[in-house]
Amino acid sequence: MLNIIICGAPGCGKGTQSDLIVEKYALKHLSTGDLLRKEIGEKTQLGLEAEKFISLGNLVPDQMIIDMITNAVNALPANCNGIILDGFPRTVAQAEALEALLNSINKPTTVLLDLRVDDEELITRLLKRGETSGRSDDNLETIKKRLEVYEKSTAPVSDYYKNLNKYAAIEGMGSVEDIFVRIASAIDSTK
Ligand code: B4P
Repeated sequence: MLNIIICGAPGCGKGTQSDLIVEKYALKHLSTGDLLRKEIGEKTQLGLEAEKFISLGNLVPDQMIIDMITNAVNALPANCNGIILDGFPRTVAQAEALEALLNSINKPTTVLLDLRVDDEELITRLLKRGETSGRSDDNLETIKKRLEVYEKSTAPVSDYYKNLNKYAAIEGMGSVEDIFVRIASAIDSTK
């Protein structure tokens, strides 16, 4: 069973590469960003609360996210090949909760893939996406805030997985196809 985490700064291509990973390895895709945007679109209580944080470029509180992922993991079908966790964990507290959850069901994390992209390129990609995404967080001011939050809260998650010996840095600059070749090679080397 493959349980893969894809992590990196906003706009590093987590969602883009997750789609390709799902296609090649037949994994279930769990994206906290997508789950939150679904809640926002449906104007649920969770969505309305989450939107306040997202539109300012802040992270949604840990417990909200941990509950959401716990429900999603518990709802996985028994014959699931594994999961790709996209955009989660984003804090060390989320990582600790995830490890406790996956170990308790005997489905430990395989590897965290850390997509590395220069800040200048991240801003270019997100501003381009903002032309059509309609997302409240794809504007220059919020993008800069998200990059600050990433450095402070999410970058330490990499050290957490390095300590577990479950970490692979991936060069995230270049074409989508070339980046995917690097990702597939990192996944295959865990087998
Ligand atoms: P996410 O939905 O996770 O989104 P993201 O970081 O903005 O984007 P991603 O890295 O997936 O980029 P994409 O593939 O789209 O998070 C949104 C917000 O939700 C967070 O800021 C936070 O507030 C909240 N949230 C989510 N998870 C949370 C958690 N666990 N805890 C707390 N809060 C949480 O790529 C970006 C763009 O680049 C796309 O337009 C794409 O087409 C383009 N692109 C991709 N690869 C490219 C390449 N190689 N070259 C050129 N362009 C490329």
